[in-house]
Amino acid sequence: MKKYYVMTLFPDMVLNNVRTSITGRAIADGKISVDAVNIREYTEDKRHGRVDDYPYGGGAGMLMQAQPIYDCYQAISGALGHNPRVLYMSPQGRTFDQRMAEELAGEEELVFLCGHYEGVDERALELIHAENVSIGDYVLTGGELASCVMIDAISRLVPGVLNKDASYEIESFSDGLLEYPQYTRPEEYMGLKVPEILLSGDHKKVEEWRHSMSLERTRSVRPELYALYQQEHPEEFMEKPKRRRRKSHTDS
Ligand code: 6GU
Repeated sequence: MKKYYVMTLFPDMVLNNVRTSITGRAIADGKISVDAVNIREYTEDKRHGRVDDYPYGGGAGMLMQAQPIYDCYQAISGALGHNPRVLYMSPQGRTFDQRMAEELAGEEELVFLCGHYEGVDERALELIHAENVSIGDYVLTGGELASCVMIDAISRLVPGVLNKDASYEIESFSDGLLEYPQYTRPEEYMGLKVPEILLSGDHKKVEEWRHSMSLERTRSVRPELYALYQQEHPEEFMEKPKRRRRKSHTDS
């Protein structure tokens, strides 16, 4: 069982998400567990439950204080008996991708720290050895949705979370190309027909068609991924040698 701990001020935001659909089933099946730990429960300010304050040096907004975050992490690592890897959800982080998902799928436990307001006191990150991770180049109001995105992407790589058929899909994006278009019944909808080749029953032709569609989509939408793919599969892009006409004795 893979264990996730999400340190957050909004546990419901995480739990309502992960308890739905595939990750919800994975939790019910005991393949993964998600503990949303409320950072507010660890504040030493018992009177007001305060967890944030103004930034030294001035500036807009509030920061989450170091103490509740540090103590919350200590409670998690104390219960586990060791210090699990902790990821701080932040647009300042390294960008999360499929390769990182594969790497993180190998960890027994993962802790996510979700910031809110304008961020967290840097000393909290230093003390718990947090790695900064971003899910893309845009700014969210807090790290909760980002942690749900990562839990989803990582969990589908955990054995038994997807059914066998779907795990084939993992191979297909990890070859570095975008998916080919797909069709189901009916054969014609609003005058639009399913491509003939998919009805042909010729598996080799179907695979060739899908691969060429994947290549074309990747080239037009994600040129940087296409360039990488070309680098890694040079043989596929080599010019086929032209067949020379044999010199015959009738040529002069
Ligand atoms: Cl991981 N967190 C937050 N708060 N905003 C983000 C993000 C993460 N990734 C992109 N924007």
